[in-house]
Amino acid sequence: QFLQNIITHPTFISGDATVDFVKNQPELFVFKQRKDRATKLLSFLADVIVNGNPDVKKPDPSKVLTKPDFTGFNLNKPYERGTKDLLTELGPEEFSKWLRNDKQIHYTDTTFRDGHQSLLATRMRSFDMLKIAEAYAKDHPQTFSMEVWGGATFDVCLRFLHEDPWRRLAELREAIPNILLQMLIRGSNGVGYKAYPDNLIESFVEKSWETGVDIFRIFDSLNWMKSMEPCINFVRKRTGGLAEGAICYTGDILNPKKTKYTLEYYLQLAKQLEDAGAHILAIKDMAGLLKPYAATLLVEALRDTVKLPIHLHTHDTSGIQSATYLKAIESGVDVVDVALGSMSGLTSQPNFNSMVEAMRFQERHREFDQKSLNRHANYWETVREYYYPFESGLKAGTAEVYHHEIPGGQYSNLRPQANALGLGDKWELIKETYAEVNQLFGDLVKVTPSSKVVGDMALYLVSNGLTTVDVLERGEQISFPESVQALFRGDLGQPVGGFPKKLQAIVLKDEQPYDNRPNEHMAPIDLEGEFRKFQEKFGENTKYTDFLSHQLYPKVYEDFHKHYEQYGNVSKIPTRLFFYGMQPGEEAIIDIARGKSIVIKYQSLGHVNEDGMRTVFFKLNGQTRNIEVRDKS
Ligand code: 3PY
Ligand code: ZN
Repeated sequence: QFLQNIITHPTFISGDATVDFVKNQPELFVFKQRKDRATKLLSFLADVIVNGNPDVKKPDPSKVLTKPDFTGFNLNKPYERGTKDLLTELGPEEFSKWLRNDKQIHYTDTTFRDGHQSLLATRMRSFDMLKIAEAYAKDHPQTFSMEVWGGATFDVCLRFLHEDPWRRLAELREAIPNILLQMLIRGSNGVGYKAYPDNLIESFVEKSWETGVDIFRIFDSLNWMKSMEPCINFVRKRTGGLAEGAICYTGDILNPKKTKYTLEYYLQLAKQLEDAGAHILAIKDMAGLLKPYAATLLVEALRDTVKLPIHLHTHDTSGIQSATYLKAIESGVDVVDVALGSMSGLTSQPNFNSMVEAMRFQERHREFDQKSLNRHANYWETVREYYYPFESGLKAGTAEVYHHEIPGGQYSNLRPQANALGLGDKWELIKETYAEVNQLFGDLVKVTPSSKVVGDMALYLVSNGLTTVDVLERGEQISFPESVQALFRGDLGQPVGGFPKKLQAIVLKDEQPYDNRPNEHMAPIDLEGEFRKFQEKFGENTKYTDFLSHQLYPKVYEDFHKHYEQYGNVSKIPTRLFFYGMQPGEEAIIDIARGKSIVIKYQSLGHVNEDGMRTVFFKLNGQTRNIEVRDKS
């Protein structure tokens, strides 16, 4: 450090250093304290012990959290060949044909992405996934794919869990080498809430593939082809993976009074996705509105219209979506999305374990070891308890979803958002207002980010005591939320049938909307040059993937980086300790790297001193270590 201080000193660099240089520069003896990995993690634990985890608003001290039981899991067996091996062998085009012709039904397990996004506000940590990922891949190599990345997980990983999402993906890839890994990408909006320059999305897609993604489920929140097309091209051009183009399903094709999102509309969109080069067609039923008999109609017609394999995604908010799957399977769907039993149902996907049983002894059944599926579901049942502060509170299926059409992934977020605004007791009104805002906006496809705009507007109206009638009658005096202005400006693209013109003028006031691609208003990023600048700011140890995170979420990345510098890789800390801290006398072993563990014992907590600091007394590998923490209470 002393040498480092000398060679980086401006006088030394300028060549003006004389023989007295060292003697006259006291700052050369000021050494920046470099914290090692263990000390950083201790600092984090000490902070949670003193101040709690800021993400857990009201911990329940009476909650009993038990350890998962790993007996019965056997890692001493090889990975069996799976769909990833098949993709490598066949390439995407032939793989797509194989899938379309395979008779047995396939399953995508969404536990690691949409399952927890929709039940636990996306908070599931890499730690808990990595504990079980290898066992999963060895126990169920016949799984079609595992959805593990994208959607809201990218943002939440960085923002709330202080984890690097790219590291999560790389580690999951290593643990699951045999099964296809899948991500959700919001077309030109990437994994963000707005459009990004095309070359950034292109680079993001390429790096996602290199890090571990095989299937890119590409959708647009307004079903706008112009947002999906470039993304499909990037997957085809930059990766050896599969481009899965998604039609987002809304409304009800069985209802003759609903004339906007009809069967013909969906068939046309499917054809456009096929023509754009998709390898798989997804029906993305993000709110769980596809009723069983509608599934028969839609899947049969799609099979007749396109040559692509069909992948069905739904949320079980209504409680009847396994019936939809049965009808879709009878009608020839190729893959359905499910979540392991204890992470399924309600706003999540239908129950994997039970679907497999429902199909047993039927022609299209695919064999899974039910005992093993149950063992994995039981693991998640125990682990889910650690995340109790993030549960949505929905207790039973609800047919209300056919009215408000709130996507499953949004439902578990909107309620805490409402609570945070002090509107917890207005939840019924918020749902109703959400439905009214949707009609006011011209009946939109609602999925991230368009669903967020509808949610923002509903919360805005309820918190200001306004109605949709007020908006039409005296909207000139209302300053609308920024996301609403952006939507009507054209920043998220164009909705089916265009925007309601009168409302658009009310929202935008003097501003002019546009109807071409938002990306056409954005200059390409000088990726190399910007990466260099990024490294100058954040250090040469940062990676290109960090740079991409920063491009997508600048402020969130900056905070993540600061947290990382201070506390290190907190994804290694067991979840109970991460959220709730340690108890005096408790000992924990933390695997900080492959083959390297530390033993931490929390001994006691000192009183607050006059500077507002407290000392947390630990033993680290048997040696006393004290950490000073500011008490923020
Ligand atoms: C997301 O974009 O995060 C979704 O899950 C949309 O359904
Ligand atoms: Zn979903």
